[in-house]
Formats: sequence, C-alpha cells, structure tokens
Amino acid sequence: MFKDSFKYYKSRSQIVDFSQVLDLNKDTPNLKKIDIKSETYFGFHPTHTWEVFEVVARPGLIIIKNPFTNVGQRYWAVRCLQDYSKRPYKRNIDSVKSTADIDDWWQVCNVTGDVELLKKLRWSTLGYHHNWDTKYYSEEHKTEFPEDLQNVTKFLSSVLNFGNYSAEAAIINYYHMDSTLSGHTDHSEPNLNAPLFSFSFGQTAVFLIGGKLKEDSAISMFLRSGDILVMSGDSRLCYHGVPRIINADSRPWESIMHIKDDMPKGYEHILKICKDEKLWTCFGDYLTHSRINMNVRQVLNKDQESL
Ligand SMILES: O=C(O)CCC(=O)C(=O)O
Repeated sequence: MFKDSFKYYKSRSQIVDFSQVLDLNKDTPNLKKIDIKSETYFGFHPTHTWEVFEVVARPGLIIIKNPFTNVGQRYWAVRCLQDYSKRPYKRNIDSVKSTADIDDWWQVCNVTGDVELLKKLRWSTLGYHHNWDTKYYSEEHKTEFPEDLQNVTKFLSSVLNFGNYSAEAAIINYYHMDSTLSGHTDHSEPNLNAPLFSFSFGQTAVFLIGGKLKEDSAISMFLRSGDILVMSGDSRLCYHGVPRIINADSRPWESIMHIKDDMPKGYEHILKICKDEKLWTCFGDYLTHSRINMNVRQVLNKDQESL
C-alpha cells in the first residue's frame, strides 16, 4: 500500500534500505527507452543525447535523465528562488502573520542572513493558484504565467510528441532535508489528459508513485537534480508523494561549462547571474541543502478560454 511505503522511506528510527528504489544511474528492466524528436533549446543538451524512459509498471510515466546543461540548471534555480518566490505569486508565507508582509523573500533572506526565514518558504503558485483547501482553481485567483516556463514546457511537449501544450498553473515546491510531501493525486485541473511536467533541482528526492487507488502498491524512484518527470496517460491520476530527501550524489549545478547559450531575449540578466560565480554563490548554497521542484500543469481543455 502507498501509505506503508511512504512510512517506510520517511522513517528516521530505522535503517532504510534504498536498494529497491528505481535508479536511472543503473540498468533496470523496469525502464523502457523511448525515442524523441531531435531539437535544441536554451538550457538543454541537444535532445539526441537525452536518455528518456517510460516506467514499465506505470504506463505514461516518463522520466528524462537530467537533460540540462549546468547553466540550464542554474537558470531555473535562480528563477525559482529570486523571481517565482515573489509577489504577486501566492506563497505559503502569505498566510502567516510574521511573514505576510514580505514581498521579496529571497532578497530579505540574503540581506538579513535569516536562516529561519529561508526555511519558511515551502511553496509558491503561479498562473492559476491552487487553492489547497477547496482544491479548485478559479479565474479570481490567477496571476500571469511566466513566459519562460510556458515556453520550456511547450518545447518538451513537442519533443515528446504530446502536441500543443499550454502551461496555466505551476506549483514551485521548496524542500529542506527534513521535508516530505504527502501522498495525493492532482485532479483539480479540468484537463486531465494534458501531461504534468515536474522538474527537480538540488538535493535528491525519493519519489513514490502508486496507482489510482490508495490501496495500490507504490514504486519508488530517485529524482536527481535536473531530472524531468512527466505524468501522462494512465499515470496522470496516480497517487504520488515525496517521503524523503537525501543528499545528492553529484552537484551538476556547481561548475559551468562554457557552451553557447541561445538565451531567449529578455532574460539576459538571469544568465548574467548564472555565469558570475560571485552572484551565483547564494543560489548554489541553497541547492546544497535543499531541493526545488517545479510542477507544471495545463488547466483548461482545448478550445476552453477560461474556467
Ligand atoms: O516534488 C515533487 O517531486 C512532487 C511534487 C508534487 O507532487 C506536487 O506538487 O503535486
């Protein structure tokens, strides 16, 4: 049962055996290689070099083993920490009295060196804000969806042959070494046919995915920095969660390779941070003890203009 596996991997009171966790760094019959279109895009290695798999026991669950250049990883970390964590995006810290007035969380953390505040940001929502209580999206609770995140998911959708994609809601999850995310299904979107794109940066997650019922057994897998998980088809409505964060066994964000970056116009200031070790330091420090997950969904059905 999902619950039992979750409890097992979460446990700190016993030695946990990770040998059954699906690992992209090891050959396993549980992964089936799939072919994709040949393309290039900012922040990624050319797609003909990517390793893309479907999890055999979960049809529709696709995993791309870190296709990012090191600068690409840095780019998204900077966006998540510096920009997607700001107002007008909606964050967990908005509903807590002591932090509700903070517009620019990242700047305040860096100016004050407040480590407690750094740990307080757990999520931010972009585009249609997910209401955690009602589990509904609404036109009244919506901000503009970032163009760069929109474009990268359109690119992935095309490369993986999913066709047109419109990213309309995203949750940015910020995890610390002791954070977990309970088992749940993502079923609030009227469009449940469009894939969900999930990007991991920083420390490694033990990710758990069950079936459509809570009673179904779960598969565990490591999600390392740069890995992209796509929940499509039959896997789109499966129970999933993160019982544990573990130390990363490599830090691909640490050094930068000097390859040509075809940066989209308007984001040069982000690239400047990525390429300047001094400006980058605080972002790298965060990734050394945290994990960031960008979880992107299409909300509306094709031809639907609003909710
Ligand atoms: O952090 C992850 O890998 C999963 C996040 C997730 O399931 C969610 O935001 O709904």
